Amino acid sequence: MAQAEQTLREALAAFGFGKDVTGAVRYGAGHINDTFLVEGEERRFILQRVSSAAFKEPDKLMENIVNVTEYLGREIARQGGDPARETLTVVHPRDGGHSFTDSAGGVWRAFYFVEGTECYQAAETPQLFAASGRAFGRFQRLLRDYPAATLHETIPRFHDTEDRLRKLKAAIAADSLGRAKDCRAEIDFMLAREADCSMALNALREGALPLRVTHNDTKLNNVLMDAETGEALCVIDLDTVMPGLSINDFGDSIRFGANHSAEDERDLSKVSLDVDLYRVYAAAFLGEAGEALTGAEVRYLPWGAKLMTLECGIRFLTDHLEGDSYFHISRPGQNLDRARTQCKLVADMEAHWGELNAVSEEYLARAE
Ligand code: ADP
Ligand code: GN1
Ligand code: MG
Repeated sequence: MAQAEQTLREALAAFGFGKDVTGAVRYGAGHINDTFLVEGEERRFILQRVSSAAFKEPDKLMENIVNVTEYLGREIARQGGDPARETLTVVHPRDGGHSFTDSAGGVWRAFYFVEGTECYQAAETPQLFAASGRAFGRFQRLLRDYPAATLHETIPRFHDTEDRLRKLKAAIAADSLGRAKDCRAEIDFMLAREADCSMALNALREGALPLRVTHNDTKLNNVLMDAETGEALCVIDLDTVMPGLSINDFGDSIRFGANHSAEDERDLSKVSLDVDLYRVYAAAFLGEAGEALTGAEVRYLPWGAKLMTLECGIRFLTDHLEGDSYFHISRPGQNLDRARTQCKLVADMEAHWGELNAVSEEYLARAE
């Protein structure tokens, strides 16, 4: 039996899915973990092998997730919601602990499958995008009193844009696969924005922006939508919940959702920032999280959008130069294509900079 099949079997046996459960199918469109859908005897589950390329300390990661989901569950129940559908529920292995380690060292964890939901890869309607904005705004608000210092940093320097640029420079210098010559324009674009990479970090160092409990991976496909009502139900993919900047949670959503193209679209004429969608998302996010944020955070929202997009482009390009070991790819050159869409979006954000800032100013004027 191939090793991958063998370790999946071990994982299936380790959790209490039911004695006749021997199969699982690949599921979802995440770039990081290996995700499977399991038909249990009584219900369905999500089973995931945690990416060892991304996460070096899976025990700490699971401790974060268990603590955060339990906290969210209590808050949601207190506010009259249904924790079983509105946050993830960790399923523990039969022998205890939060995860199972297979014979090859792979770490597996499981959640209840949240039934009656849909997960979207693109903001098909403004209403859908607004719903995700409310979900991430609410996530921010629900966790405002969570003791941030007790969270482990699951990926050190995750949104340290300065460090991401340093790593890109190292990958360019090494150019181990000889790919740099084919991405000169993207490299130049990113290096020209070195000063930008320090904007949010400077504000944090100067005390202008506070550290908060943040999700750090706020793509539209990390929210489950209620299939019946279309409203956002459950924020998922909690691997990167850790202390961070609220503007980054806002910004990563804009990066992924405020346009009408796929992240790896090859026809760049289809890639553009939709300023209306930016407005829709900002109104929804601020409607839920606004009162928990400072004026400076609201003013820095456009920087969150631009920096998350630039940083993600830097990360895709670095991975392309280094041989695609981090982000899953399904075709050669996909990470370069992803980097190109991010450059196009950054350029568009710069072109609409005044309008993006006006959104924040108008919100602050109304809130006075
Ligand atoms: P990755 O880190 O690789 O993105 P995710 O945790 O986001 O992994 O899961 C990948 C996909 O699996 C999600 O986009 C979603 O479609 C689906 N998914 C994950 N957890 C659940 C769940 N508890 N219930 C239903 N679907 C889920
Ligand atoms: C990854 O796990 P997933 O697919 O939701 C990545 C994000 C990137 C995103 C780009 C842990 O998100 O940081 O923004 O791909 N997650 C991790 O699509 O690195
Ligand atoms: Mg995901």
